[in-house]
Parts: sequence; structure tokens; C-alpha cells
Amino acid sequence: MNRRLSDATLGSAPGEVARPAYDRTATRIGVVHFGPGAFHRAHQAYYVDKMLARDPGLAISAVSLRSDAVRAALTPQDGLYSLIEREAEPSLRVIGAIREVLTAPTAPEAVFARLADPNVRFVSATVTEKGYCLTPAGDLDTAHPDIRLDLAAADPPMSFIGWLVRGLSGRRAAGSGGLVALSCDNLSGNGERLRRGVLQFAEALGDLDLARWIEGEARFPNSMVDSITPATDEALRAEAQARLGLAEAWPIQRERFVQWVIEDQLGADSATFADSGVTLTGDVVAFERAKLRLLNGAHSTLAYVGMRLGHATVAEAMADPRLAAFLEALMRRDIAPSLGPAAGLDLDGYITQILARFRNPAIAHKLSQIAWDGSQKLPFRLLQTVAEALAAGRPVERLSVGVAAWMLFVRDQARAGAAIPDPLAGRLAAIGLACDGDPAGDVARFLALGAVFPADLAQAPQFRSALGQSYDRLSGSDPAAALAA
Ligand code: CS2
Repeated sequence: MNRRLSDATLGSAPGEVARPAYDRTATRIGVVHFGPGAFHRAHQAYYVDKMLARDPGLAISAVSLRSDAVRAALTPQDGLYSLIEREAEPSLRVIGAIREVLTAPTAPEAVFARLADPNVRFVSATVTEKGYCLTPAGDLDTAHPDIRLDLAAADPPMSFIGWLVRGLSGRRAAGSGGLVALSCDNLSGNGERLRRGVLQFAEALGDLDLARWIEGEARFPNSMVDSITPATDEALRAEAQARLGLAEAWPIQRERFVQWVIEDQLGADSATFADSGVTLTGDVVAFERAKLRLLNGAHSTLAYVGMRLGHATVAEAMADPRLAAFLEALMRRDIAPSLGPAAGLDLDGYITQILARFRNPAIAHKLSQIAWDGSQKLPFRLLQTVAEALAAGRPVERLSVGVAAWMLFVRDQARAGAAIPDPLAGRLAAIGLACDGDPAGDVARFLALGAVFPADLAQAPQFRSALGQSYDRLSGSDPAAALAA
């Protein structure tokens, strides 16, 4: 097979392959997206692909902050790639929403030009939790190496926030008007956090006029994004190529379920988003919190505990009755009470649906993929729930099991000399190597990590003792005993 997927060859794909329902050549770039990894291509680009049939001015310029891999894979394909939706019967659609891919360090002028372009109305981002360079309290981390460089006018900028502020400054100078900055990462209050980081960056530059201009001209809606997206592997590549009858460098897969809830600050674009399946609401925080705590909190717990029990994927871990029962109890009895009633959200039904999604046998979602960046994820996914449970006098035993399993994951990676995929890897490895097996002492070493555990939570006796007990059981000869407790 040597012909490759592109505008010129797409017509030769079999009839069952869904394809863009609009004339790609008539589209214009209206969105600059930072971080075009698998999740962006499975989620926002899929929605934009639907929007383009209604508004050709919303095509995407995708910007990679570091790696050239996405540009190298997609440019020869005119930005086209296949998205396989997995349920009992997988289906394939070719997504045409990405019109160009830029690698920021090698094409900075092109990125600046896009950001300052008056036709661009949105700058969106999936740069992961760590990509915002914020402190645990949610302020801009001015000690972060990338932020320090950017505040010293690194050219081109290193960080997403550095780029966004540079772009906004360019728009102000060019009279291009404001824009909507749309964070699509799993942080609670993601839009509000981004806004604060951007304003603090402009202030730290000493450019108060710019900060005030941003306050007046840019909007930062909160959003909740959801779709389970396992990483691409060789089997997926072979499957996509066979279905297309064309070579294809980087197909994407996800479950069929997909959800995007955005705070309704989109003005004239609201109708286009709503028609393409996006939920617009006045209060996205309830959705965000429910998704982060229930789905992502359960996911991270499943990842660290599941790996300890010898499982490799989410579906495999869910097929372990001890783990499945534990997870359901965790969600219904420990996490749901922290959420309270929310308009338009049936928590019981939502939990049932999440558990069914985790069981989806058509998806092989690796636990090791979810285990990445635990120091960045646990605060939003589990630790806020623990803090609220303590304040309300509810038990924290089950909530602590996943956190203790993360500690053991870090310890064992460190002992094995294996990489810890986490921005705090160096500190985590040092803690892991210092662990001597005494549960209370080992747990205390981790709890001292202020970047992860707020001081009052780290001091809470009930949490410390629950962690110690889980740590002890999980590291024993029968780790499943931690689930029965
Ligand atoms: C997962 C998420 O990798 C992870 O940490 O928990 O990527 C999860 O699959 C998505 O948030 C689902 O929307």
C-alpha cells in the first residue's frame, strides 16, 4: 500500500468511510489549537468537523509546543486523519477540521501571525494539567523554568501561557480584537484558572495596560471535555489503513461516547456549537466537578490499584469483581456525596454509565497511560474530595486507597530505576528511594510534598491513618485485602 490519505486520494476510500460533509478548500482558519495530541483530534477536532458544515470559518490551525511529530505525520495528509469510534461495531470517519499543523519552535512567525489574525476567534488548548504552569493554589508559577524564560521575553515563547499572552498582545497592537480562550484540560475551573494565569503573566511582565485590555476583550469559559481515548498503536494503524485502503500515519481511536460542555460565553458562535452537539450552560462547574471526581477519580484509582493487582487495561481491571465492586462503592458512597444535587445531572445514572464505559470490551485503555502525571492529576481527581469528606465528617478510607496505590507505584518505579512519567519525577524518585517499608514513615514522606498535598490535608490524622493502612495492605502479599476494608 503506498498511496497515502490526502485530499487527492480520499475519494478512493470505500463508501462506508464517513468523510467531511463540506468543501475543505472553502474553509478558513478560525481556531488556533495548542496541543494537537490524540485527545484533541478525537474530541474538539471532531466537533469542529461537524461545525464546518455550518460555518466554514472555524477550521483549525494546530500548534505543537515542542515535538514535530504531529506536523510530520499530518502535513503530507493535508491535515486529514481517521478517527475510529469503538463500540460493538467500530466505525471510521475521516476528520478534515485541521487545515495546518505548526511546530512552534520552528515556525514561530506563522504561529504569531495566526494568533494575531482577526479571523481567529478561538484559541483552544489541550496541554495537560502540567501545561498551565500553575501553583497548587492556582496562581501562575513564576518559578517554573518555562515561565521564567517567557517572562524574560524568550523568543519564541516556551509555555502555552507565554504564547497566549504574546498572541493577545499582538492582537491588541494590530487592532484584531479579543478572542475566546478555551481550556479543554481536566482541571476544575479550567477557564477561570487559565484567565488568572494569563492576567498574572501580563502583570508580571509589568504590562498592566495589556492585562486590563485582556480583561475587557478576552473570554475564558470553563469547559468539561469527555471521551476515553486510548493511545494509538500499531494495531490501530493497520486497522485504519485496511479500512481506508490508503496509508495513514496517525489514526486516532476513542469510545463512541463523547461530551463537551462549555460555559455559555460564545456569543454569536453559540448556535454553531450547540447544533454540533456541544452543551452550552450557565454553570459548567457542576458538570466539570462531577466528571473529574467520578470518572477521572475512579480512573486514577483503577490505574494504580489495578496495576498492583496485575491488570493492564481498564476493561481487564473492571472484569476483576473485587475491583469493580470497590470502584462502584467508591463512586456511589464516597464521591457522589461530595457532589450534591446538580441541575440537569442524574448522578446515579451518570455513575452507571461511567461504569459501563469502563467495561467497554472494544477498548483496550492501558492503565499505565492513565498513571502518567499522578502528581498533577490527584489533586483535582481525589484530594479535593478527601478534603471535603473530612470537613463533612465522612469516611476517607476508600478514597485513600488510590492515593496509597500511587505512592507505591512511585516507590516501585523508583526502586526499579524505571522512569516516572511525571513533571515532579526527580523529587518523586528521591522520595520513592527513601521509603523503607514502614507505612507511616513512607506515607509521611509523600505527604510532605507541598506541590501535591495542601498542608492541612497532609496533617489530617484520619487521612494519614487511612493512607497508612491502605499502603500497608497494598504492599502485602494479598493487595486485594485493601479493597475489602
Ligand atoms: C484519563 C483521562 O489518562 C487519564 O488520566 O483519566 O484521559 C480520561 O480518559 C478522559 O478524561 C476521559 O474523558
